[in-house]
Amino acid sequence: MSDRRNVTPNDLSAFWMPFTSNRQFKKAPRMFVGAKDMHYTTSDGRQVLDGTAGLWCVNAGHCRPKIVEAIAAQAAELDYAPAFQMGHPKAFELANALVGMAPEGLNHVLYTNSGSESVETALKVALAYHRVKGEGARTRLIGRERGYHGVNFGGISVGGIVTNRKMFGTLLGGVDHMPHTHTPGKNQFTRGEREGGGEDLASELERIITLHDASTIAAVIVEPVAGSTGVLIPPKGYLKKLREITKKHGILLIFDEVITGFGRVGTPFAADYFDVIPDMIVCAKGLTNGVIPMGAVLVTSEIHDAFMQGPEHMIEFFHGYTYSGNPIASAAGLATLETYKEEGLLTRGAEMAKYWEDALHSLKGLPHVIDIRNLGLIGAVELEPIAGAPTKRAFSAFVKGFEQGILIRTTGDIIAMSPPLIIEKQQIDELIGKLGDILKTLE
Ligand code: PXG
Repeated sequence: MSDRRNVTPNDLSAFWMPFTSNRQFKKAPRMFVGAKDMHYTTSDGRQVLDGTAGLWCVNAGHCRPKIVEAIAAQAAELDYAPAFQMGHPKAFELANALVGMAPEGLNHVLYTNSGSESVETALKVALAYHRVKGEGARTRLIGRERGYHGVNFGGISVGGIVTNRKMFGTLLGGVDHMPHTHTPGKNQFTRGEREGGGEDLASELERIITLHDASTIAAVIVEPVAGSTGVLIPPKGYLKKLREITKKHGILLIFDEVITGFGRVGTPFAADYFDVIPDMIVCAKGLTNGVIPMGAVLVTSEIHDAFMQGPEHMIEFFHGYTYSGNPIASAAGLATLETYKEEGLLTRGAEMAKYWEDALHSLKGLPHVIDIRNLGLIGAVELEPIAGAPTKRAFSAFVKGFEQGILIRTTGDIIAMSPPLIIEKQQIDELIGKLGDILKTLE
C-alpha cells in the first residue's frame, strides 16, 4: 500500500468532521485532492472510481466544464445580491427551468442551501399553508421510520433514525411516524419494486389519521425511495395509495427527493417514475451537481396562491436565508440543468438500469451477502453483521474499497452505491468486480 503520510500537511485536529469517526479517520486519513468525470484523485496520486456520486450529488460527474465556467463567470460578474426584497436574473431563470422539468402543477420554487434546510422550509410551508387557509389546527407532521430528512430539528423529528434523534431532547412535538417499507428476512434479492403489500402498508397512514383526526394533521413527508438508511424500495402501489389517502383527508404530501431527484431513478424526479404528484418536492444535491450548496422546495400553485393575499407591501411568508437563490449557486444550477439536458442524463439511469441491476445481482451468493436491492442507478448490498460488532464488516469493505480504487458508502452493514449518471458499462463492471473481490476477503 502506498505511503499516505504526505496527506497531513497540517494538524487535522481542528476540523471536527461531520458524520465521521474522527479518531479513526485522523489516524489513517483518506483525502481527495482532485476529481474529473467518474474519478477522484487521492493525495497519494491514485484514481478512485466514484461509485457514490460524492454523497449522492455529483450526478453529471466531476468538474464538468460548463458548470466550472458558469461559476467562474458569475463570481466575476455578480458575486452576491441581497436575497430579501431584491433579485437577480439567474435565480428567476433557474426557478423557471426547475418548474419546466418538474411534474405538472409544481409551479413555484423556494430556495435553500441544503437538503436539511429544504426539509425545514417545506414543513414550515405546510404549517403556514393550513393556517392561511383558516385550518390552523392542522399542526401535526407525519414522517416514517427509517426516514432521513437531514439533521435540523424538523428533519430529525419527522425522520426515523434513532442515532440521529436520541441525543437531542424532545424534538418537535406533534409528530408521528408510519412504518418503514422494508421487510428484512423477506423479499430478499428483489429486483426493483416488489409486488404485493404496497396498499396495506400505506393504509397504516389511515390508522394514524384515525388516531389523531385528519383535522390536526398538516403533512406527510417521505422519501420516495429511502436512501440513507440503506436503499429501501417501496412495494408497488405504496406511494399511489399514500397520495390517495392524503388527498382524501386534505393532508399535504411532501416528497423528499434530495437523493431521488435529478435522474437518480431514471426519470427527472422519482415522482415521475412512480407516477405520483405530491404537493411539494424537496430537493438539493443534484440541483447544482453538488458543486455549490443549494436546495429548493417546489410547491403547487394552490399552496403558493394561498399566501398571496393581504396588502401587497406585506411579506407573504416569513422565511428565507441570506443565501436563498445566491447568484453563484443559481449559475451553477442553470449550468447543471443544461448539462443534464444536453447529455440526456435525467433519463440515462433508465437506459443503464438493467445493466446495473444485473451487475449488482451477480454478487448474490458471495460471502456475507444477505440481500441486494436496486432501482434506477441506486443499489444496495446488505451484509450479515459480524456478531457483536455491527457496522464493522461493511465499514471495512468501504476502507478496502478506497484502498483498491472504488468509492462506496455504508450505512450500518449495508453498502449503498449511486454512481454519477455518466457511468459507462465497463465502469459498472469495474466497480462491481472490485466490490465482489473485496467481499471475498472480508472477515
Ligand atoms: N433528505 C434526504 C432524503 C437526504 O438524503 C437530506 C435530506 C439532507 O441534505 P443535506 O444537504 O442537508 O445533507 C439528505 C442527505 C448517505 C448520505 O450516504 C445521505 C445524505 C447526506 C450525506 C450522506 O446516505 N442525504
